[in-house]
Amino acid sequence: MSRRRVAYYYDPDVGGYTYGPGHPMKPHRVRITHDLVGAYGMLDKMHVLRPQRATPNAMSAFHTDEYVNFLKRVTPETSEQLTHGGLLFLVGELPDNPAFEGLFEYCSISAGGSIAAAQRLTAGAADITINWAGGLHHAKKGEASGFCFVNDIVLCILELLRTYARVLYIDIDIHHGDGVEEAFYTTDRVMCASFHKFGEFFPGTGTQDDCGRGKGKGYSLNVPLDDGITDEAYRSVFEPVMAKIMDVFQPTAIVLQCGADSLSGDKLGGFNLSLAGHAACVQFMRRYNLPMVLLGGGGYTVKNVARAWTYETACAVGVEGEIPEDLPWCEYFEWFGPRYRLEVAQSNMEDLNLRDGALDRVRRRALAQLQELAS
Ligand code: TV1
Ligand code: CA
Ligand code: ZN
Repeated sequence: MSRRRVAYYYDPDVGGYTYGPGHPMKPHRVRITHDLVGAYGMLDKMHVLRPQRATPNAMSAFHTDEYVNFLKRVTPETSEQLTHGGLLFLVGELPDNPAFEGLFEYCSISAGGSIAAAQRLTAGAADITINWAGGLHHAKKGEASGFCFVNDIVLCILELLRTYARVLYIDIDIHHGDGVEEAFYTTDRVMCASFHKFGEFFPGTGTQDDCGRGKGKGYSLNVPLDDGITDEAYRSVFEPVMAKIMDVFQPTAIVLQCGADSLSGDKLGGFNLSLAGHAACVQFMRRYNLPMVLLGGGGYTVKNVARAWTYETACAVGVEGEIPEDLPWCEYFEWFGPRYRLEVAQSNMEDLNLRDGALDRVRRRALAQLQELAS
């Protein structure tokens, strides 16, 4: 568990934004994570930085000017007019992407952190950079989708591509990373690998037939999964697939979206990963010792999101073996009852991936797709 130079981006304002009452996405979870990271004494082991907010111009590296202007101007009061009753830009179910108070600032904090995280790596000033307020993988060039307005991940990768020849994007959020995949669907400089629940589940894309187009053919890799996947089953796909990607694609930088809705007990998810199983993905990729950005994403059982991203911060620094499982006292301590432990346990739900060899088929097909790139 060798140490790495870690830069951790956090804006103390991020926890103050709210998508509205009853909305599952709670920016406050990033503040609770930060509180716990601090209580564990980890802030002294990293460069803790407050990112500059992304400007409209920076967002335009991916998004259209008219969409960015719209995000800048929209308010809870004008959203009906500006969206023509919800038909323009904020397409899909309006409640997924409400025009909440401070929306543009929130987007500029999230995106600013991911851009800064990329720049810190390209400057050679860190080995691993972290932005738990990022990871908003559904946002499209000209529209919001699935709680995501600005695609900080695409902006991060575009920044990395100025320096690095090949970037590997990995998405362990339970939802398909459709916005990132779409942005890089036709290039061979970005390999996008998403593990997600597929079948009557948002956003409905991400089959194994979708593998890229033109020059990008073979450079999008989808791993569609079913409810109940356990640590062991997930690892049995993640590790061989990632090892093969490292071999055939040879990335020079990695972006890992650590969406925590793939954890057992998530309010919107349906997987059965423990904290250890989720973090094993971070630990596995870290061993390759390449410049790496860790981003947040989904995660709707707030106390478990904080546990996961705290533990994964420890993995980045390389101190996960040294931190006690009994939680230290912190401002949000009561959120972590009744056990007050740094733990998310698996449940006894059935793993539907093990029915009639589904998982073996998915793994075999993914490896076959990657083998194509080798020959
Ligand atoms: C307001 C209030 C909005 C309560 C949305 C769950 C709500 C959801 C809400 C919800 C909810 C979704 C769809 C249906 C598309 C719609 C950050 C056909 C209890 C990265 C985004 C999921 C996941 C969107 C984001 C999804 C991420 N699920 N209660 N909305 N229409 N939207 O299914 O990947 O984690 O659920
Ligand atoms: Ca995913
Ligand atoms: Zn998600």
